[in-house]
Amino acid sequence: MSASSRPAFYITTAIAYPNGAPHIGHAYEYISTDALARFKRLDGFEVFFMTGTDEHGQKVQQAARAADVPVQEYAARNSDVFERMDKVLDISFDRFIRTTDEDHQAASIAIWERMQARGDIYLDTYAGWYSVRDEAFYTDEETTVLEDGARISTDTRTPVEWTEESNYFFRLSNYQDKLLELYETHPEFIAPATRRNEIVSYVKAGLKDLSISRTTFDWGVPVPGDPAHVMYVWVDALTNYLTGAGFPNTDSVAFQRFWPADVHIIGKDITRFHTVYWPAFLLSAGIELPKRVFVHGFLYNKGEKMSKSVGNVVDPLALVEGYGLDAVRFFLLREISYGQDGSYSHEAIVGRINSDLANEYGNLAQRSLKMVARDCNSVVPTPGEFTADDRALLDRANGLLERCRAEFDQQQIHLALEAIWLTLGETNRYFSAQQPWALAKSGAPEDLAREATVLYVTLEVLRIVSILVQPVIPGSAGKILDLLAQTARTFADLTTPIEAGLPLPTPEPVFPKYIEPKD
Ligand code: ME8
Repeated sequence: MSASSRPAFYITTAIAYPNGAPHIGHAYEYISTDALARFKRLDGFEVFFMTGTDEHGQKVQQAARAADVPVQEYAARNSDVFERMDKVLDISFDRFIRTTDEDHQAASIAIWERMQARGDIYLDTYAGWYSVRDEAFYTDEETTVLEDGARISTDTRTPVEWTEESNYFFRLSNYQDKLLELYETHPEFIAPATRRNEIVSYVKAGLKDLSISRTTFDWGVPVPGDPAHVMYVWVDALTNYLTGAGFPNTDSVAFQRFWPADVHIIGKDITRFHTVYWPAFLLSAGIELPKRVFVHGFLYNKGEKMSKSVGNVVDPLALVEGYGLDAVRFFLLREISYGQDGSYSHEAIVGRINSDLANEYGNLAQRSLKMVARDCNSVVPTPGEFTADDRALLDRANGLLERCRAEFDQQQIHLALEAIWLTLGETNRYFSAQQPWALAKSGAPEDLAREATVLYVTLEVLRIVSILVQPVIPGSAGKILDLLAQTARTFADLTTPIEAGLPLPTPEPVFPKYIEPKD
């Protein structure tokens, strides 16, 4: 199929602030978005998957100052750390955008000018609370004064400082009704539904105009026509999604093909920016809205919030080093219900490695492939007539694509994995009940024929499952497909059963059990 005859799919992650090293929450967002992107590619879509870093703003500038490094250099250096981590995590991004990229400056200026032309930008004096950590403005009512007199954002518990400056404002208040109409007519725009409900209440309570420029620092995109101001970092940050699609050239092939984005994947702390500000900016600029914003939960270390002061910030690369990449990817996507908060611990990760990967999947592959090597001359055996049990299992495996597609379309990755693992469980029960090893031992021709059928059915289920789990554990699923001598690995290939007589390589274990290191 040529690229243009395939349907397009544009998916993004949030772009991280490069004000420090990436943590496991970042890794979680990239791995989950990567699984969604890979699924669509295997399902025949032309996918454009973008991730990157959000380099501007006071937060990054302050971090650079503290490190005593020029901000540009500091942001670039940390950005590289994120990009390198993505590579280690096998994130299949098509572009790693940095908001200091030249085309991004042009896109930010263009969206600003469109909003201005619409009459939605005006100059006024801002007086209110600003949290640098959140890069967000808060009203008096949204802050709390602590016992020691310090003031914080009530919601995010970050320090706020009084800010008074001449700022450009965006007429967000003009968009209250239009946003409510959007949530009403497109309930799928915000998912999960709990997030949607929160945003609907928030917008119903009334929207104030939003300050969208700053004059007290200069690390940002200059406001067109008034370079004493830089754009509020969120105006420039959100626009990255348009830059990736070729904006402001709306006639470009990229824009025609990929805009509007199919889904923005973000964490729960930035829902408001993506589901209130972003659609309002786009409505003002006369640009089509993204189809969906999916909000994932936060990851906690044994239920505790990660923080540098508690000393429980986990380096994702250390986890990969300790457990293996696919074990970490699988754990995060299987253990945590996507869209809800989740927790990770050594015990939980080891549990998933040993029961789901080593026992249910790896062991089934290893046992059946070894029998094929020993009893069937290392070629895929020719099956006899299928029994009702064989057919039930094959039907179940053949039904998995539809089920997984439905779950992935709703970003319910964990439910797709659950369905796959239930089928693996069923296959393990089938394998034990059919006792192919006893059939081999008997040696009677009809028993050997039956053994061949049982092994054939098992290999066929393994083929289907391995094709379907590639988005989540690409490396190890690929290894099992190698052991099954399969080169046809897309979802379109699912309907072509494994070929009897196909020579197989020498089997080797793919999912070792995790054994506690001795100290
Ligand atoms: O918010 N668990 O950048 P960021 C799961 N630059 N996800 C987490 C998390 C955790 N513990 N902590 C953070 C920004 N995240 C902006 C985004 S987009 C136009 C601009 C998620 O580096 C967070 O919710 O603070 C966000 O989706 C992403 O990591 C980057 O966070």
